[in-house]
Amino acid sequence: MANPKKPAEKILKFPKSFRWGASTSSYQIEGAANEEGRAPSIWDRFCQLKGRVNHGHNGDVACDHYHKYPEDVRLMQQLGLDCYRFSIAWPRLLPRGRGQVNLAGLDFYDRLIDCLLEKNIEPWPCLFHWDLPQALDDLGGWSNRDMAGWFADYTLLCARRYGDRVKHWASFNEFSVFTLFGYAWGWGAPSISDRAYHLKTIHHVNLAHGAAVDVLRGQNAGFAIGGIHSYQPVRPQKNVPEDIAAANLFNEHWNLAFPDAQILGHYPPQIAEAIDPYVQAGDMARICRPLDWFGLNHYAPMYGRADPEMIWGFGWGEVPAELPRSGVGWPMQPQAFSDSLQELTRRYRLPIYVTENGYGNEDKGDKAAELEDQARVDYLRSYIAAMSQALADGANIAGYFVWSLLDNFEWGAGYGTRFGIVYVDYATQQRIPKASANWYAELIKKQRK
Ligand code: IFM
Repeated sequence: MANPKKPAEKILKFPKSFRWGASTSSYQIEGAANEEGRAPSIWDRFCQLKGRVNHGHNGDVACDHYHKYPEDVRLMQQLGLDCYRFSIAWPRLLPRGRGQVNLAGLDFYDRLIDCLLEKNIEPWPCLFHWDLPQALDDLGGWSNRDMAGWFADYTLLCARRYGDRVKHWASFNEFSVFTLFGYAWGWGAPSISDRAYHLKTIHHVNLAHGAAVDVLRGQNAGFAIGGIHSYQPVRPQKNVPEDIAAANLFNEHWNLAFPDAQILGHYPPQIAEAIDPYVQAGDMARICRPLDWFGLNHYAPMYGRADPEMIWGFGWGEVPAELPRSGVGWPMQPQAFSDSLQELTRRYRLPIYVTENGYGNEDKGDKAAELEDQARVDYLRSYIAAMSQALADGANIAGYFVWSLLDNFEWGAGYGTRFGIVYVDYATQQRIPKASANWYAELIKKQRK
């Protein structure tokens, strides 16, 4: 490991029960896309479209985690992680999305889970991190109401197979992000831009979440179940009525459409009106099922502005020049993180696990600079300090997972953007902990004293 940088400020102290972890997702790290019975997902297909992913990258090999998971779990142990959040690849278990099961796929997650448990690391699987089986997209994907039942069947398969060793389950990762990017703006898989399609998708994903919660609960009443939401405060670019209205609608779509429906039992007002034609009697009760925790992925505040060219009339506004930016241009404001933790505690009244938070940078090809990632250390230190402040001020926060354990396939940005605390040399698949990994390991170690 590279030399740990000693944090200059006084050491933050969290309760002994606080859980420390790291997150990844299947398509972003596993690779082995064409091995042992895995069938294509919508992201395999999207990566084949010309010009959609930087440098024409794809997840065929990624971090080769499918083969290198024992080494990755050893790394997690060295870091002192309590828990590891990963996602299960639906097309690895059910190549056609339903029906015939791929035993080799099931075996892979058995091995991963066992390996984690041997090292005393809790497995936190997420059932859906965007790699929808292509075969189901061919049947209309999330615009098809039957998806809720197919997702429930897939959930049952996972719960039966892994439920003897897994306690914490997440249904979906970032509901609003994959639905907006994939079905409204068309910037991610499956590259659709259609209002009706998008609305149906929102509702059917919510139904699938509710059905999965019921399946998990039916399998074991002791499971701890949550959904994972991207929540970033949305502010108007300018203090003018058009931008204020745009930011409100942006907020409904990005931050509220899923957790309000799942936890409060209703859609936010403008979405409720638009989605009404797709809602059947009893649906809101099917969606709003009791949950044990709220998964929060937080990175940066967002700025919205009126943009008639965009499908819903809101678009991305400019970030105020005075805000510092991360290496991918996202504004950095730890206060927005602590404010969000307070707001979410008040609004949803569930224990919060921060299931993603981290710093991205463009790879400029300088490996030494990548390893001495002081900017990532500074980001993590200031955000974790903000979380500590929120906790002291009464926010209900139970754990933190850094995004990400490894550099990985960053969707449309390909491998040119790095979010890992562990460097991955894609040519050799060598893993090297960065300064941020050492800083994080030190922080965890100090919590145990
Ligand atoms: O890499 C993504 C992850 O898949 C979902 N949350 C945001 C991360 C960084 O963009």
